[in-house]
Amino acid sequence: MDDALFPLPQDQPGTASAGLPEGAHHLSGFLDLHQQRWLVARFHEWTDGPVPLRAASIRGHQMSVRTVCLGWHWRPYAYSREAVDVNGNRVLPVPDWMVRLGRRALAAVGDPDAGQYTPDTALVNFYEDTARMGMHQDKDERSLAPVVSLSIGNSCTFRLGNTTNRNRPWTDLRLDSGDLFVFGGPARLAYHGVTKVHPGTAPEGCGLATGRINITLRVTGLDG
Ligand SMILES: O=C(O)CCC(=O)C(=O)O
Repeated sequence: MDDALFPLPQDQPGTASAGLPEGAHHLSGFLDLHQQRWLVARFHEWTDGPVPLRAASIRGHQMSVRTVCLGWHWRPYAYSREAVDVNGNRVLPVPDWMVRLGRRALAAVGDPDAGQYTPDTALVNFYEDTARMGMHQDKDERSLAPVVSLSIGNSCTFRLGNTTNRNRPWTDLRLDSGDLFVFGGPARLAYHGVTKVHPGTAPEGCGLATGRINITLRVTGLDG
């Protein structure tokens, strides 16, 4: 099932947005509804797994987004195999199909190193319709391999900023269900955030009636 759903790249699905900084790519319609539904079913398995969804706290402030991780557990500023800030359990592994999906995503945006991409963690975020994510850089990884980000469910306004600080200049774009976003090259450490989830915008058949799922694949650069 997963082999057929996420084969190695041949065709290049999706429509690219123009005008983004070098290394940033937005491809709308990367995942079809069948793939989205299938991923939503996996999401429910992960959240029923050894480590539940949890809202991390950053400097005493609880995030409105809840996250479940695969491969490595992320907490602010650190990764560990066990979810030390939740229940101490080891997180589920990154499945092979997810590595293939990451390669397929990078191939779709023309990354010449797509075939070597081996994400060892996935941060799977769930946004209630009122949740937001503040401007931040993804810099707890030791590797600068691209971050692959997939959206399912309600659309959001995604803010892509600069690499210097969390202020302007930034670009606001809408990420819809099935869209792919990639932060690579000079955009790998761009500040970014989610300013709004748009209730009632999930397409019929994506598998999620309310809220938004975002899956980010990353290479931690950590051993073992
Ligand atoms: O939800 C998104 O599209 C962005 C998620 C994000 O910024 C993160 O996980 O670091």
